[in-house]
Amino acid sequence: MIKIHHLNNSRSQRILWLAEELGVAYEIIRYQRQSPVPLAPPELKQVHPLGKSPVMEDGATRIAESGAIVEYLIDVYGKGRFKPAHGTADYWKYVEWMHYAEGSAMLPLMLALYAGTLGDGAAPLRPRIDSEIANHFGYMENALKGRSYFVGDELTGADIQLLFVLEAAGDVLESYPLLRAYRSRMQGRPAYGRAIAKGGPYDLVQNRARS
Ligand SMILES: N[C@@H](CCC(=O)N[C@@H](CS)C(=O)NCC(=O)O)C(=O)O
Repeated sequence: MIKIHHLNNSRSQRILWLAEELGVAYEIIRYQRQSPVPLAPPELKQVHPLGKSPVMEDGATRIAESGAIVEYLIDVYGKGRFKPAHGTADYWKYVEWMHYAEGSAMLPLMLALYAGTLGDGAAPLRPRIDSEIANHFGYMENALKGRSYFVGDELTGADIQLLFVLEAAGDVLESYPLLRAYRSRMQGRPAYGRAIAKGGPYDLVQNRARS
């Protein structure tokens, strides 16, 4: 059975969601964020040198980095689902969105998070951070015009990767109605609900109420 090293309120929630969509059996190994600074506990360093979540184990295979875990689970357990066929135009769109989520979209959100701890000292950074948030969220909003999913007509790994970005964005979505509706639709999927029930409290799901 695969093992998912799951930190509360973290990106590992997306891996639980994917496992539920795939219908694959999994064991959750739980970790609690520390207090008052909500970093991962030191035990996660014994699982992977970076000490971050998610990490997935399947037999002798151990993978960190959620995009890589999503790729692995879809390749090994997807039976052709959740990913466009290789070589199609949608396949390359899929690859682009898969990398975009963590490679580009999360960066301005993380900068905003860190800048938020600096108070007035962060003022010189704010215009650039805000304009990059508008740049990226405007881009994602446009991409959803006339579509139910980021790629093709069915859920793919790209949606699994991107939903966490939209959850982490919180109130930023107030200005983006298509992204808000999409976030609600994804959070309304039965598999998503099962993953929340098994994963334990997930504060980012509160954004569902704001759709
Ligand atoms: N790009 C990585 C990011 C991993 C990451 O930063 N995970 C966060 C949780 S959302 C974490 O473990 N943070 C705790 C810490 O840094 O101490 C991925 O997608 O897996």
